[in-house]
Amino acid sequence: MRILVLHGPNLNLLGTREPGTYGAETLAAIQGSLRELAGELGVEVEFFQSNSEGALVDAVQAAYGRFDGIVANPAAYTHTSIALRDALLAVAVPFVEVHLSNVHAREPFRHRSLLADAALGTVAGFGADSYRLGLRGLVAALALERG
Ligand code: CA2
Repeated sequence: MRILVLHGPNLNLLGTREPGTYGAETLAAIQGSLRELAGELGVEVEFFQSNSEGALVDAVQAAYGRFDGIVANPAAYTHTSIALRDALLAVAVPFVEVHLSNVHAREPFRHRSLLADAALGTVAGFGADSYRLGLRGLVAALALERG
């Protein structure tokens, strides 16, 4: 089973700024722990981060036929990107939406996700553990689907 982990804009700054909101772990550290967890779960993971909406859309399109599932933290594009929603619906690769922070406890504009209704599920508010919980949930759901 192959899983793509997508990170949206500014997440390359993790561990360098705003640790109170987004935690102290760097993106590289989060990815390292996801790779370890993937090994335990017996799945392969690949990572992609971009600050560009178009590059994220391209990555979702390229996932068709190559990945069985996507763990996505689309960051601010969660709240704005019809293009990313359209791409995820078009490829129909099952995905889980994850957020480091509890978006529902923050500004009202972060309460709306343009992707959540199309996701298998959402994990928010557990810092880097949101990614790890999201990967576990996705792999369990895909395994169930396969029977
Ligand atoms: O909580 C999350 O994971 C978010 O997806 C993070 C986005 C935000 O726009 C979403 O509403 C919730 C922002 C990512 C910014 O990442 C930074 C990391 C370190 C320092 C500054 C920004």
